[in-house]
Amino acid sequence: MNAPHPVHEQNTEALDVLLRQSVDALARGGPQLETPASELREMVTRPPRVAVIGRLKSGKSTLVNALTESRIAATGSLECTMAVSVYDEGAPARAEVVGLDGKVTAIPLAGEALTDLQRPLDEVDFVRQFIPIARLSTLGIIDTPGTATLTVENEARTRRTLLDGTRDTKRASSWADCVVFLSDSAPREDERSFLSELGMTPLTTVGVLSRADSFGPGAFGHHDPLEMAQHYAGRIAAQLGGHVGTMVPLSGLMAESALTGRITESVARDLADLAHLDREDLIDFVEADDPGIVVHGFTSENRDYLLDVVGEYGLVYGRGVAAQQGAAGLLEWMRATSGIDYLTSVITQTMPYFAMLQRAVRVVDVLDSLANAPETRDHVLWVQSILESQPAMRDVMLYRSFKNTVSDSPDSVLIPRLLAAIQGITPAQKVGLEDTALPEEVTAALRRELGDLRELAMTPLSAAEDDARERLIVAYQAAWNKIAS
Ligand SMILES: Nc1nc2c(ncn2[C@@H]2O[C@H](COP(=O)(O)OP(=O)(O)O)[C@@H](O)[C@H]2O)c(=O)[nH]1
Ligand SMILES: [Mg+2]
Repeated sequence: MNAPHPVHEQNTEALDVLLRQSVDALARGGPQLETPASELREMVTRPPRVAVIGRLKSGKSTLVNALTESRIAATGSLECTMAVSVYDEGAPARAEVVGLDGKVTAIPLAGEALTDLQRPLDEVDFVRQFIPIARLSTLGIIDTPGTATLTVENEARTRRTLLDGTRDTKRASSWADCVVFLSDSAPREDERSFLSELGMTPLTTVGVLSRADSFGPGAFGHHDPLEMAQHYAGRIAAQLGGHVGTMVPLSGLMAESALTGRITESVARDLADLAHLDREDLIDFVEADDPGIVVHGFTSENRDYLLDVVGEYGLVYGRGVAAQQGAAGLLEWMRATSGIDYLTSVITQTMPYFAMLQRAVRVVDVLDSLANAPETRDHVLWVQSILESQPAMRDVMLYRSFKNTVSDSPDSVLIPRLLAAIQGITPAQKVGLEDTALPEEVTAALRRELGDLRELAMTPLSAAEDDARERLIVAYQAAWNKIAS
């Protein structure tokens, strides 16, 4: 797994402290600022939070279970899967159903996914769930009912949580810092436009080519669907027009089963019993009313359960593993094949720094809007001036200009430069070079870039680009000074 870079880790910690201090300072500005400050405090003191989005049945809730290694999210089509669910670490396990009327219904959870909201769905704003599992203490998760024109109400609920009130601190308890976008085929126009409305960037959005185990003609086709998905993932990322950083093929089903204890000795034994079948017999086994005709002693319940746990892919490609290596080997194979380890490393190692930048931009934006109220203006301006003078905020302001450029001028020539400058650690990386570049080469590149940026001032730029251009100049000058020192 790729570990987070120590420099990004340090910056994340510095920003974490800074945001908490700013919110404390904000709260001291009088009674009118108390409420927004305490709402903001809830955000800046919680772990980074990822929202899982994508069409209905794209595998979102299955992925939530795989990421938390527990079956906390109901899957399939129960009504409760149509509400937005926010998962945070907490004990005892409980759900709070937040009504649109502001009323909160508390429901104790006894180790099982919430299946009854106890209120009509159309009265529910969202659901908060507190579950005592370790993963949630480092990563909060929002499961959404999906976006699709077919399910207007689901889309409305998802939009209400993720898009409305982006500066309204009353909605801060459901704000996200980064996003996983699931798609099991070519993305549609409505998905692209939803992604662009989200206000995230390719650094805070990871794409997932979901249900990759049944990609194309599926497990009974002539090519391995996971290999095909791997091949198509890049193409789909390109169709998403720069909204996602990478597109990771994933079998959420295999990951969920492997990580939530469903790969038992009896599952492995049943699967091993199929190892000797040829392809035609295996298809018969799946399709027959009575699979006992194909494999002696198999009931249709056994077969359906096996399919539930390993999917058709597991049946075709995992039976040999089960026969040779038993349950432990099968579990390892499913986990490794599913793609979950790489996705988890992106979400928990690579993204947290960018999620923190995204969060800091939220704070800066909220301060901007609070500064509009005459009664609190002076105090807020004071907090802002101190915050923005901190070195740790340089990357935040650079990131903010990147976020605005991605949204207003998605084809801007500045975008690749901004990406390199934000992601890069060393002066060479910041200007898009490899670390093996000689100091002279780096300074030459910086000089060239600075020249280009000055010339760009002569051309028509959007407001976002103009801001980005200035921030880039500052970043390049800082890189220059670092080489010189
Ligand atoms: N074959 C396969 N089925 C999946 C996968 N992920 C989810 N499913 C199934 O697809 C259905 C919908 O999954 P769910 O997670 O509830 O989708 P959501 O509506 O996006 O939350 C369920 O029956 C899952 O078992 C996957 O990776 N592969
Ligand atoms: Mg769901």
